[in-house]
Amino acid sequence: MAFILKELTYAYDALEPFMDAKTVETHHDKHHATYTAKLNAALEKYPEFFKMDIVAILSDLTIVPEDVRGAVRNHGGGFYHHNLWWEQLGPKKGGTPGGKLAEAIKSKFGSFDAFKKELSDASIGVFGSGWGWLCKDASGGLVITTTPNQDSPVSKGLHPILTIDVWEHAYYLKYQNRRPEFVEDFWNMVDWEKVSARYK
Ligand code: MN3
Repeated sequence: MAFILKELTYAYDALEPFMDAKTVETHHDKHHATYTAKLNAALEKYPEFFKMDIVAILSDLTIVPEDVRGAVRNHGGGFYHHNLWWEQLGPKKGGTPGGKLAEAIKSKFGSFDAFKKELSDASIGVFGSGWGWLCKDASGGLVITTTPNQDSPVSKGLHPILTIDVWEHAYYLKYQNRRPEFVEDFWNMVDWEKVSARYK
């Protein structure tokens, strides 16, 4: 049973005006689909991995045979990170989180705005392609980090809560080189109920 590309739960144009329909379509149907196909191709010789959760694989890449480890790191990361990416977004979302996540953010960063600025700045500052992350560490505390390419925070023992894709394919059609503008608009699409569920 190969890894499966999940369908979007909203229309291509549902995230307008913050993310244009063409970007959503290309990003999901081409980029995410290709990561998924290449992950499956890499593991064809080792079908026992199809029985595993992608998080379990990424959390210890040394269990992956060396000849496909690089491919699994890249395409497995791409597969998993985009699952998180699409799931945490939605039309008419944004605003701020509530409940336990809101408390944890306030206690760690001082305020939601301070947290938002720190994650935005970290994401904008990624050199080249990569991701900005809010994660939970092994002791349950919140931490902001970034990863290059499709490297996963899961491989560093972190549990992803919220992520910002700052690969150019995530924004270039609409924003061209204006990554900071895309990151600012990103916050209008965050589905905090989904993000809070990850925190729990
Ligand atoms: Mn992407």
